[in-house]
Amino acid sequence: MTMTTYENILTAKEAVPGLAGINIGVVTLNRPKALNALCHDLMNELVDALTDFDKDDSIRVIVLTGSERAFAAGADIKEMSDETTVSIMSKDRFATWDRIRNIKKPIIAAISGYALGGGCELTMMCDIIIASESAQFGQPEISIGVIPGAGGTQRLTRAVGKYRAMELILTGRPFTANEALEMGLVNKVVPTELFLDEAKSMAYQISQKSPLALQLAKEAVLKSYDGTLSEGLQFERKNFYMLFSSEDQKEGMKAFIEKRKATFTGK
Ligand code: DAK
Repeated sequence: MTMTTYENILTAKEAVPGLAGINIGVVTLNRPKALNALCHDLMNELVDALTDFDKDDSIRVIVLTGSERAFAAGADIKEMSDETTVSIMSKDRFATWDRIRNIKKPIIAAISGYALGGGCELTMMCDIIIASESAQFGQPEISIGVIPGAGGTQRLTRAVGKYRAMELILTGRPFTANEALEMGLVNKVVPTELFLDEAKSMAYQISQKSPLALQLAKEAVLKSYDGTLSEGLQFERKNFYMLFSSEDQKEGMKAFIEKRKATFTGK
């Protein structure tokens, strides 16, 4: 696949050590002058890059990151300030966000610095969150007269519970990586110089697994967000059954019995 050149992001395919022909896809938000504020062009590029990686059979896991100073300081306030209800609705800017929601491969967020507003919401659309100890999260929209619009009221509440989410969204106060860890919003906090390496190392670990099983597991976990427990259990069961017609299931179980490492092909 030829790599597209983007203006607001960087993309890279990096080989998974010890797994011939398998890569991770790394997307780096790269609009440093605006602390990676999520302008429309950046969002369009991000979605295109994620979609390309999602389609690339050599990639099993995607890592999404920013700089040490900022993952993203929010949606671009300068682009948004003159919008009206009618203008913002007619542009349907959420279409790009919906496409991120439909990415099938696991996305690991490697977060350092500011992850505010839309930056925090984008983080929460990822599947695993590794934070540097200098990461700063927050939903400060209330301070500029609006509310989180890209899923913050829903995903933050599911991650940390009603009372904490309510406080964070109503005060808009930033919170540290360690507070996020304690509330269950991030998986791991590591020294700043290690946040990206840690995320990649987890991506390598997950890349060892069957891509089919990864996709169906992600889909089933996300389903638990949506409906009732019964619907979620049924959905999980259907995906579980489906995996028994894959070669990866046969290979994975056979390899265990034969005490060797499985080789997964995604078939
Ligand atoms: N938008 C645009 N520019 C931003 C920005 C932002 N969110 N955040 C920072 N910048 C720009 C600053 O304007 C400044 O640009 P220049 O003045 O140099 O041209 C540059 O980045 C450096 O920022 P500061 O000079 O402010 O740097 P400091 O270190 O002093 O402060 C800060 C860093 C992160 C504390 C501060 O920049 C800040 O408070 N930024 C705003 C944080 C914020 O309120 N974020 C939430 C925005 S609302 C939607 C989807 C999502 C959303 C809405 C709609 N649809 C699909 C429709 C989400 C909404 C939001 O995220």
